[in-house]
Amino acid sequence: MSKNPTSFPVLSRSQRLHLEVYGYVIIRNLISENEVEAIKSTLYEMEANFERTGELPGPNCFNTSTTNDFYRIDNLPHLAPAFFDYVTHPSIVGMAEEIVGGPVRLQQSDAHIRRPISKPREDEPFNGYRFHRGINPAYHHYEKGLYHFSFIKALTNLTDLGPEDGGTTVIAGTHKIPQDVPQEDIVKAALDDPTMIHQVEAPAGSTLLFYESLIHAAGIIRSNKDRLLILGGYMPTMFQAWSGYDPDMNFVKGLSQKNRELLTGANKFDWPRVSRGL
Ligand SMILES: O=C(O)CCC(=O)C(=O)O
Repeated sequence: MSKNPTSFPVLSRSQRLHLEVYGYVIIRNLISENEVEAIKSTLYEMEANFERTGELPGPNCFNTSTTNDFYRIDNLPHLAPAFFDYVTHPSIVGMAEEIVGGPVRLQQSDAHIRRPISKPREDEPFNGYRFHRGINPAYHHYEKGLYHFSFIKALTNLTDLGPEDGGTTVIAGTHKIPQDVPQEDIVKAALDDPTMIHQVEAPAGSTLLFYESLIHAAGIIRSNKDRLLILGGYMPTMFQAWSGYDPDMNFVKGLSQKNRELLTGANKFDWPRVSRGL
């Protein structure tokens, strides 16, 4: 990524305010039907191939899950053009930069197939929602009065999501609650008043942008439909990729400088803080 981030604003004023207040915002129909179909077919093909051969789709990738109700492939850019196009999508990178507050690198990438589960999870704690946050909310800063955080995710649903379809579920506004408030207490409090628990309902190709400090979970599928998604996680350029998400160095050799830097974080320091304010 260049040292000069994409020119702002990328989000509208109301989208930026929504993100500030709730810790997430949904951009409806961000990617095209063709892009959605290309990612979906790649993902189904990878799963079918894994079932047939037990093999991963390429080097430097891994499966977080290969169960009947959850197939997940991790570290995507070099595995398929449809994946690469997603994680380098200029609008997604631009929004990531606006939210992080400066130039970003890809830090994580994964794509999921979720299926209705045979055994209801309602008897599990927290009504079956496995709420979590991936990082301590401490790693934030304010610029022009707006909150910026060092790890954001752009998660795009590849299937239409209605109320029964298990869209990503978040506890709105929790991105700013420090780590020393026990997460269990936050979740219990939210379950007492579920108006604070928001679940994505959106057409396929819509993108949920959220601070990774926001407490979130996969939704619970109550329909009979698969739920497919792809996501990119972005951080300031000087951060490392998470374990297992290091770029495939053979693949990055052939990329433009801009995309190479986006994937490797090679452009480490001299990080300009940028915020457009509201
Ligand atoms: O499955 C989902 O919608 C949520 C994914 C998730 O929990 C995560 O990205 O950490």
